[in-house]
Amino acid sequence: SPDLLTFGETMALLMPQDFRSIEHASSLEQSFGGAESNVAIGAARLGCSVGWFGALGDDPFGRLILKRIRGEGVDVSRVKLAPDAPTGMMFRETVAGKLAVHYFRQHSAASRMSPDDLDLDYIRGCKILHVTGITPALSDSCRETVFAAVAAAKSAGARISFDPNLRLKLWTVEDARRVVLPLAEMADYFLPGWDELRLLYDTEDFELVKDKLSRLKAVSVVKGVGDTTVVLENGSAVEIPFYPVDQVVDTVGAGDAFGSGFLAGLLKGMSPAEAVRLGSINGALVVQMRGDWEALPDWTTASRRLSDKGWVER
Ligand code: KDG
Repeated sequence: SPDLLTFGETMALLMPQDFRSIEHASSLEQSFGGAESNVAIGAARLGCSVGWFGALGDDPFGRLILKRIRGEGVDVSRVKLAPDAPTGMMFRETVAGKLAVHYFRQHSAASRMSPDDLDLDYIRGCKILHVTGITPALSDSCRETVFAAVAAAKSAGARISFDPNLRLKLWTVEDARRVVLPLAEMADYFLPGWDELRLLYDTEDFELVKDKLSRLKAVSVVKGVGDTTVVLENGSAVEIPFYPVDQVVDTVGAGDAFGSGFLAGLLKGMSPAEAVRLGSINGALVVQMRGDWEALPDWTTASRRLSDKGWVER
């Protein structure tokens, strides 16, 4: 099995090429995105052994996505192309300076994933299983699939990485809490954003949240506490500044880029704090280009930036 495994829904992505709204654009650019496949692509570009799986429709979008992810060097041998359900789709546009996302993913092939689809031996063989809070929000069977995969990986001694990736278009905060908090308890690495923690714990008080996180067994990596990431490990908190960005173009995918760098760093033997630096470089590069994953760096680029430590001391 690959060292890093992840799974979830990847959707076709259509968006106007300029910053016009969909209603006024004459053509739409085609790409694809999914939180977990974004992580897989990022870690593969950094040279890690990575697998991604999920259900796609046996349609042009599903086939395109499968080929492109395979082309990134990610193992897609467990991907299923469903004959009777479509690939999910999402549209993005900027309206009045604000990003809007429209999902067409109900009854998609991925929403039908169930524990029976899992290759448990494949999952037991990985070093880190990365899951997100998007998959359990898709359907009851998807939620069961996440818990079954986590249980299999844990039973074999693999580590669990978990990004809550709250999507309030998919479920309410109350429903999310009931699933996300138990998953955080099972994780070895918990990768929330501060904006998500505020909603999950219903507070603006970071000290209070820190206290709650310190009771988890996970190393918690909280993104976006001001312009920093805070690593909470064994009762200590380390703040690491964001890698500097010249111009933010598109923030979607930043968290996934961060996660891919962080997990790749861990697999390369870095400490969590050092791995956060790699995550932060990945995040900074992705927000400066449109698309979720296109701007993810290869290892040569990322490691050059990593060894230039000037930004850490700024
Ligand atoms: O993190 C980026 C993802 O949000 C995007 O690619 C789409 O996976 C996606 C989702 O479910 O929102």
